[in-house]
Amino acid sequence: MSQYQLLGSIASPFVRKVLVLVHEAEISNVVFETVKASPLGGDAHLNAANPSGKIPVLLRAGESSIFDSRVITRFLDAEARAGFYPENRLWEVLTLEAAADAMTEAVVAMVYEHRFRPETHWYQPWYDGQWDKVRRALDYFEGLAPSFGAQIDMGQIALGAGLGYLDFRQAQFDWRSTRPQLAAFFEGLSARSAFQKTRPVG
Ligand SMILES: N[C@@H](CCC(=O)N[C@@H](CS)C(=O)NCC(=O)O)C(=O)O
Repeated sequence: MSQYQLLGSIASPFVRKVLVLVHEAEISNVVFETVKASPLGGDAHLNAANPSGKIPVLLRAGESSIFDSRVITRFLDAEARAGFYPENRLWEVLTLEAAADAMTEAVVAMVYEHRFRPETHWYQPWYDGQWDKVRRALDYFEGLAPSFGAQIDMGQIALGAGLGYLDFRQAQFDWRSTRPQLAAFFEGLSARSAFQKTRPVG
């Protein structure tokens, strides 16, 4: 069996998506390596493997590296025949994953605004626009939550990683009280061992 190296950081929600899949599908041929990713300059071997300098990246000996998270999860799922992208709901699952990733990107963008730009360059209307994206996404997920089946899929994993990151970086934000279905779904998902083992730190 081929061995793969996953470049990432355990604080990253996009890396977490991959790690949750690895646990859920009991994939044993992926080794994790912590790297530094930063828009101001990350690790050289990360930048060599992925021109965007973003994590996660999956290194494959003798073959091209794979990124971004959605490509890695699709690849690992296909190799393991794990079924987290069920054929009969493929477009719904991919769209949910895209929507979850987009919400996560808005949260990451807010973190980066304050981490990497001097305070004199913060632009509040842009920041507020990211919050609007997050709120709209949460309402969209609240509408979808009743249709989520017992069998989890990659869209739901991406959503769990995104909500976990929202709580991690914006702990003061109460999204649950007006979105009870989503809150109940997330509580159930968070109790799964794959989510427990991959809680963000950092
Ligand atoms: N669309 C990418 C997003 C990955 C991403 O934004 N990762 C962040 C960490 S959470 C990163 O590597 N940031 C470093 C940078 O922007 O240079 C994916 O799904 O993999």
